[in-house]
Amino acid sequence: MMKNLKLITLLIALFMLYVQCEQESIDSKNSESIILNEEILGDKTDILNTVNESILAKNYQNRDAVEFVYTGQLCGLNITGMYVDATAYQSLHHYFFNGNEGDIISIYVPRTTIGFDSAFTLYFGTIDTELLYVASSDDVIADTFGGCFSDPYIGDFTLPYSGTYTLVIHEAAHCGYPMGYEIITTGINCNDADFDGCLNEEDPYPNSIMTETIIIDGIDTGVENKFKNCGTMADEIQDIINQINDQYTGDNYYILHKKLSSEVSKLTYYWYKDRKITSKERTTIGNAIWKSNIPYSIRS
Ligand SMILES: [Ca+2]
Ligand SMILES: [Ca+2]
Repeated sequence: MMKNLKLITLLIALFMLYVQCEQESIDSKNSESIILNEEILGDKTDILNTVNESILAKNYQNRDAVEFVYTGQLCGLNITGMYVDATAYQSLHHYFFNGNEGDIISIYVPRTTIGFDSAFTLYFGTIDTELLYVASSDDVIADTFGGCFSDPYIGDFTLPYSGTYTLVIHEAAHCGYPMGYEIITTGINCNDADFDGCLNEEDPYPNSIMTETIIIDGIDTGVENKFKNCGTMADEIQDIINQINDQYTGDNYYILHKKLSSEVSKLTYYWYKDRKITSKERTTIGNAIWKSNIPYSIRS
């Protein structure tokens, strides 16, 4: 009995020793690979940061005033692209899409040729205005060619703002030419042009004027531009302006200007009755209409 107990104790001790050794070996393997990844990712992070700063400064490789152009729009269809020259940041490809705050999207940019270490950065804003960094990705999904590094992907990403986004496709640390890629997205479409939440086909004003206040021919009335049923008050005024402009022949300005004033007055009367605006605001809109140079100034 005593002998058996000793044997069991010995076996347990041996087993404990074995587990401990195995654990150490796993730990050392993990730490080795972590160090390796950190070395690579450390270098690539620097590259990506430089690209990011260059884009935000709109100054690639310290060359000022680089012409930014859009390569295309993302509408939910897969897009393929090819780099001509990856040695210059000028070759970065810019795409845009419209999205609403809260939209859940995914973006995957697999390489279509072995040498392209594709990466992307997502910004809110357009290349003509201001860009705000939103997200980026580089090495997430292994490529099907067994090429260098991996391909970028973000999934279940919630858009933080409503408006236009710019996706910049670039390379991180490429390993040869040619450099082809494909853009595969979910959650992005072009069915809501003014991104007011109403699909184009159901939107009586698919390109709603979404300004904070009602602006008439450059005159800011300061009156809140309220939104209802997919359209804004500015949309309704613009409808009248468009009709007036359509009737302009070049020599009926005063007749049409008066007509505009009376049509808008009818509209604002309904708004006033519906308590959308005060009588003072109604007067302000009327004054702006009278001061405007309409017909003629056509809002495209
Ligand atoms: Ca819409
Ligand atoms: Ca609309």
